Amino acid sequence: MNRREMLLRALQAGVILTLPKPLQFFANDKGNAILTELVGNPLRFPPVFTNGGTMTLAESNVQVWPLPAATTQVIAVNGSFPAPSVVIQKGQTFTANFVNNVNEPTTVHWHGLSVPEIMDGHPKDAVPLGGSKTYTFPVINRAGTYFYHSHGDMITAKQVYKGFAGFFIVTDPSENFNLPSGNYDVPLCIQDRRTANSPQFTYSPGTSEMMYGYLGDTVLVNGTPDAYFEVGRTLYRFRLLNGSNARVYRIEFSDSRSFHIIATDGGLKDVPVSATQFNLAPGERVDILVDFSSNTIGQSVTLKSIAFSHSGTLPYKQGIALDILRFDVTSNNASGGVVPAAFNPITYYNINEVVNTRTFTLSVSGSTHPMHKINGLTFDINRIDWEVPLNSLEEWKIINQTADFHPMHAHGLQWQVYSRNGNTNLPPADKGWKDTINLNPAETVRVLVRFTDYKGIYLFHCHNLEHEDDGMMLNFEVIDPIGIQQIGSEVPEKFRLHQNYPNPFNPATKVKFDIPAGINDTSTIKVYDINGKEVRTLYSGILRPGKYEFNFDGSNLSSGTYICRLVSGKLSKSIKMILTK
Ligand SMILES: [Cu+2]
Repeated sequence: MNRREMLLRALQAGVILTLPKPLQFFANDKGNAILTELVGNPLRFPPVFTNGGTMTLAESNVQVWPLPAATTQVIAVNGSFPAPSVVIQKGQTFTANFVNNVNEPTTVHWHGLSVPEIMDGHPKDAVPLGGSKTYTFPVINRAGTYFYHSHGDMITAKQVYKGFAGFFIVTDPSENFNLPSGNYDVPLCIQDRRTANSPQFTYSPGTSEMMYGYLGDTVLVNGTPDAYFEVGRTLYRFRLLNGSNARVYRIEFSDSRSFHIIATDGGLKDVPVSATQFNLAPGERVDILVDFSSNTIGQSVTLKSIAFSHSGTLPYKQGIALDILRFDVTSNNASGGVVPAAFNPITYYNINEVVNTRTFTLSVSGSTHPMHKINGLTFDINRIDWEVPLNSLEEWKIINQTADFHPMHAHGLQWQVYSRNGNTNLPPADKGWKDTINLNPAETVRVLVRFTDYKGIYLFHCHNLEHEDDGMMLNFEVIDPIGIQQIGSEVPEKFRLHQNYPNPFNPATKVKFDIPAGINDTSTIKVYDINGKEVRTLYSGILRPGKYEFNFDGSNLSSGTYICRLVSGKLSKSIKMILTK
């Protein structure tokens, strides 16, 4: 006896077991029409945050599962789970007055956004219980799907699991491209939770869960369990955010349909790429275009995570098959959106322009309690682990010596993935601007990084939040060693590198140079010894037309003649600088 027959008999017998669900015809995976129940819950959407308003963090009881289930105790922003969505245009100033009414110091991190150090939500800048902080910064990032979440010291995993995360969507009218918009542009925050603990989001990781991460066996989309979403026979944009603590999803549709990957963490790609599958690790975002126009009304298709092999134990194991969201095709409504042939070009970094390579080895070790480490270190909130010069192109080589995934994330920039295990032919969801890159077991990934926006202390960490709280996180400081500064607003006529002053010098000297209009190439400033051997790269990056000045410090060099060379595109100039100690 199936569920429907049972329901029918119960009704005939005059016994109401539960409210009958509406019946509807659907096509199964093979396209055959089958009679099935319209099960599940309509996809919910968090409210939109009003820029300039208040974000109050507090424990709240919300309805996650349908009535008559008990409510769920969450850590909510303004009483909402998921937290309200920020939607803001590039170039505007974002402001939120954050009030912390939960019983522990915490912060808000604006994941993927370039913001000043003090606004970044570093755990050192925690807001105490009952305290408040105004987070405000200009939105300088490209249009894209970003998010915000807890970054409290060693409580990030718990607070995110209990609900403290929300979308931060940056818009830009100049990047419209006739993409589906309005009701056809749909953010989907994907998070796994434990059925056995339902309706509560109990968070109590044991030792093995600190190893693998705190995984669930059911998926919530925008806080909706067993979610379905009614769609028209048309093109949609879905913004997928993996807001889970530790789960990696291998995204595919139940009918293995192809779709277009159009954006990565840092906004639109250069071209849409057709795909049937991609991996989405915690912290990552991928926007896709999905076309339902070849479906008939009454059909449904499910967004899934397909099974893959991985270590761990059931039921809370990485790699189990999971349904994420069912799309029910119910209308002929049309979005009017298209799959564009191309978006704006992305300038990919040139590996040959790298001025410094750093290696980060990910490992698990420890005699009493195994801990996740980067270069043998666990997080020390007061220790700065390395310095990165502003505007320098660096290669970060990340070596995963463990058998687990590690979605590595850096604050303060968008980077570019260069290779996986030496292979530069990257999957489409890797290619473009990224701030989080998932390392597969035993994999080496090389990323190209250049900090261009702010000096200050930022974080590099694993976005498996149990690993992060376990200490798989380091501090680095973006520094500006030559203090390159624009002088005034005059745009010079000629490309010039002026003689340094004073000259001879000991130990420091000032150098001025002029970048005329029309130069959009990378400028580099390097210092060579008299034999032509490079002794220092002072700068490598885009400089807008203008007059500039910087300091050169020869403290660590011996007396002698040095050549300073400025190259901008095809133009170059050199000066002789004499260090007399
Ligand atoms: Cu990790």
